[in-house]
Amino acid sequence: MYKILFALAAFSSLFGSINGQVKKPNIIIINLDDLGVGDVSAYKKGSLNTPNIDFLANNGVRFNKGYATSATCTPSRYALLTGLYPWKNSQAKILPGDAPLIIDTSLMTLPKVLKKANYTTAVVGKWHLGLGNGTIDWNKKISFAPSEVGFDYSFIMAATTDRVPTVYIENNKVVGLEEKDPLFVSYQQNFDNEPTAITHPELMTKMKWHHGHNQSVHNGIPRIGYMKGGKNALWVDEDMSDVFLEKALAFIQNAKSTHAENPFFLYFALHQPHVPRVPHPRFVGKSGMGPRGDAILEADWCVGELMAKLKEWGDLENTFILFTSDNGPVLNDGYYDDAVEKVGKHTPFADLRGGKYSLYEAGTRVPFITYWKGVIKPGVSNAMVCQLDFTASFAHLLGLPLPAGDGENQLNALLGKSKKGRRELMIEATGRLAYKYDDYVYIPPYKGSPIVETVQIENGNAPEDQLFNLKKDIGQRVNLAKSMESKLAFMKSKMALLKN
Ligand code: NG6
Ligand code: CA
Repeated sequence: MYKILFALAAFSSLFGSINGQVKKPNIIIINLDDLGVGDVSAYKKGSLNTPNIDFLANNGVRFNKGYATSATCTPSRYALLTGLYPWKNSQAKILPGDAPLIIDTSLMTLPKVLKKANYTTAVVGKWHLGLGNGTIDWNKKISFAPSEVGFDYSFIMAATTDRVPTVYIENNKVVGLEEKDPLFVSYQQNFDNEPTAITHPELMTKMKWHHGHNQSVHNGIPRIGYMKGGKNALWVDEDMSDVFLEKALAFIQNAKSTHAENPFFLYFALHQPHVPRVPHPRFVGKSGMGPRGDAILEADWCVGELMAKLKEWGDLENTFILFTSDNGPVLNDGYYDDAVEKVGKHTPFADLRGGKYSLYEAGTRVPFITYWKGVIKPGVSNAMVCQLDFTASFAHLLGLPLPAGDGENQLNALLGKSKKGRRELMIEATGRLAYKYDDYVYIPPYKGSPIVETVQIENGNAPEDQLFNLKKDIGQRVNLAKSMESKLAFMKSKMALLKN
């Protein structure tokens, strides 16, 4: 009880009060898909220009050591929304588009915590945490959806832009579906006589597959998984950014008008720059780096539009914005889209080793920015922060008891008020784990190729122990496992402790 009172007192002195009532901030988490540290120009590592994301970074806190828990989407997002380590849930692996919901509906999730403080909650964008509790009938109301996880409103894609079904789902229903043309989805087998990228390569008018992605074709782009029917419901990739932005803004307006006394929470999960990269024509050719660069410029524009509206609506001072990415970057992730050929001098990976799918830093060290006008002082932080801690940190902010789980209250670090963040963190990449403590990271030996050949990324596999000092060696070139025996033993025992 004392703790709760104390937190409330801290809270009211931090944000002031209106008519004696503590005003809770709106919260927006903007989570990109596969964006690298070097893709954000505020990090001064690459050569793309992202002025709108830079605005957040330059007027908020830019974290140099901001982490996703995982080097792929599903586990990373699972941790962000639950405050639990994803490797504790065996289902938290890259999911097909028809997988059941992997978040236990009895869990105290991030949106559920916020609902305890009367927030109106929404998710707009990429979900990829499963839907339904068995086989989904896409033509009926879908339960076991964001609504059961704590979201009052949802407008999502089920999985990824490269996975079927390529439809939007709004509040448990596929948008635009017509009764006369039901939608069917399978990841096991094709439907009779339905064309695929293999049988009908001429259908790939916009993009061709490089690896995987050779099943159903929609909008001239081959995808993962088989799909039939639902023609009127199928999305237009080029319009996706505009659609998500419109839905996000409509949610905010609606939340403000119908629940004016309550703050809102928006989990805005943008789809860029994940494959297939298909930005709206007005962004095509703008980056000179092909679709990947253009898609990032589109996402940056989207952030700018959101910020402009928050400003227009007078919400900048009372909105806590967190910007990040679900995992690190990748160039060729399965389509011929010139990402490798046109990257030029741009370095999405910054000075980090690895990339998406990797236990090396570029897998999980992601762009990480917090912004809150009038509350957060502009700066750069070297505190280790992680998306795993959002739930606990918000609970503290709102004077609620910390939910059980793996998250820590790191509110002061997130607000830039403390230089200290986490001391330890377990990271995950395609089922493998590595352990970080202060400036060190320990990667146990793993069997298998040290490189994911298809995407040309070092995954962290090595037959021997790997130990790096990230402060001195951010590129992870000098393996200290042999020269620092006692440190290695310490890291191994700490990792074992956390794991069990
Ligand atoms: C991989 C896909 C990749 C991407 C990834 C998930 C193939 C060959 N590769 O299996 O293109 O979709 O899954 O990305 O299919 S994530 O960001 O959602 O984790
Ligand atoms: Ca991703």
